[in-house]
Amino acid sequence: MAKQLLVGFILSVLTMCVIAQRVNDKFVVKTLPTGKVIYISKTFMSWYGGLDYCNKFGLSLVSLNSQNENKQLSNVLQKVLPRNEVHCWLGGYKFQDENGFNSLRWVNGGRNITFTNWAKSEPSHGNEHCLEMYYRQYRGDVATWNDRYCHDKHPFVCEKRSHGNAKRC
Ligand SMILES: [Ca+2]
Repeated sequence: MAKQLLVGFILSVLTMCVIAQRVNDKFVVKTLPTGKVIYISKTFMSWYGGLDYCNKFGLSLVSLNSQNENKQLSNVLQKVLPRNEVHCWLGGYKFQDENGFNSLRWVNGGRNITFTNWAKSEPSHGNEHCLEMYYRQYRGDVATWNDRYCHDKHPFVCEKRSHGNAKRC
């Protein structure tokens, strides 16, 4: 019995090591000064592709809690992502309710987005439903946001999935 437990323990440790190694192969992992751990993709994908990719590793597209965290993320992305790129997907999207009303939400946990940092003339709406950040200077500013066609391929950032408490009826 003790031997089986030991073997089970060793196998679970090895599995965790393999998953951690795979994450390190696929992402650059950094911690923001706020304490949020971020996983920066080493590949370019659509917003939906990025969400699926995050999910494969038990992650979701990144949400931000404040303007300060928004700036911290852009500072890190400038050091990690290509110099000739300015676009990076965040986990924000336009949610349309049954009355056709759009609200902006974080996909991780479904919370409404409580602050914004739109670039000049944004959001431009139309068919642009997904949120990106200009992480380098673009149109005169840095760390500003744009709503964008979700199928365009860009780098993206993941974070750990939030686990909301299930409510009982
Ligand atoms: Ca736009």
